[in-house]
Amino acid sequence: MGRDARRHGEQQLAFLEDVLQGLARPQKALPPKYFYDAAGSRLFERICRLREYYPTRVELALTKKHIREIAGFAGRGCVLIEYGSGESLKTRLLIEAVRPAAYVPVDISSDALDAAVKRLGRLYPWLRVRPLAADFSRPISLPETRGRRVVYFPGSTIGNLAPQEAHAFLRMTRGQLGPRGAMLIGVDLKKDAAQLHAAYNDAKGVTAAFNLNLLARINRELGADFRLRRFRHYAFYNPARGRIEMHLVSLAAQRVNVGDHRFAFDAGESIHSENSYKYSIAEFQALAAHAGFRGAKVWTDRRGLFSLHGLIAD
Ligand code: AVJ
Repeated sequence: MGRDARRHGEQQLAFLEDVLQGLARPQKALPPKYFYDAAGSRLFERICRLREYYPTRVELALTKKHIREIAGFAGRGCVLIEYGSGESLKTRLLIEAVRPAAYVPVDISSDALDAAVKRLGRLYPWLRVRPLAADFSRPISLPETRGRRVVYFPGSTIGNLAPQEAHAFLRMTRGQLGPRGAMLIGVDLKKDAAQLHAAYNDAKGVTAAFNLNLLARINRELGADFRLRRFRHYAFYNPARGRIEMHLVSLAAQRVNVGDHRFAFDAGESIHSENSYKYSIAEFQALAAHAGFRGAKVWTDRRGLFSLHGLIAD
């Protein structure tokens, strides 16, 4: 068996284990990292273009507006490490402005990495690209490159982590940065609940399709028999915890088979599929400080919808 086939087998086994474990809990839950198969990634790109989904648009606009300062913070000739495949417009802006000595996209999906590397190679023949197929939620071994390391982590992906996990993640990242290391991290901000609600309950139902695709993926890849019409997308802002919660609600009492395991659902029972934490600027700065970073700079839009933090490892 080849290396890729073995890797794929291991990943499918981990997926199955996560699903079985998640569905066995009193509050059924699934990890949001499994949203992003090919179909899910396409749906997420559609979400990013929705009128109601402000984060992508606002982060791009503020990055454009402050690109000179942001590039100055990163520093010319740094080693730019992106958590995520680096397919975005923001990444290209940053690469053009920073002219990094090397660019290291880190992603679990080697398909996404291959596509990004090809495209960046065409766009920037001068750029040294060192892709790394790895799960950045665990310690990774970065390639040996000279220069100050700057981790770019846009999109408020950190919002998927509970504050304690976010703290642990920041600490771990700081440990990998080395002397004078820095981080540029996009963080979605607390705001009017109605605006948050709309962003996760779009009129076209793209977010609903994105959420339900998780069950479709489990059917496809793990041979489960979820009946998608018997589940409904449900998302709301939980102000006490400062997060959007996404759930898949069972519309009837039913049983679902995953491999040779069987799970019972009551009518109205939910699978908790995602948290998306929102911070105030002060809350996020405190979290970063706790993890050993100095908040050197914050960029935000005029309406205070989204923030980009420049953190320095202390
Ligand atoms: C990619 C995790 C930042 O939380 O807003 C979008 C994912 N989920 N719509 C977010 C998502 C539903 C997104 N993150």
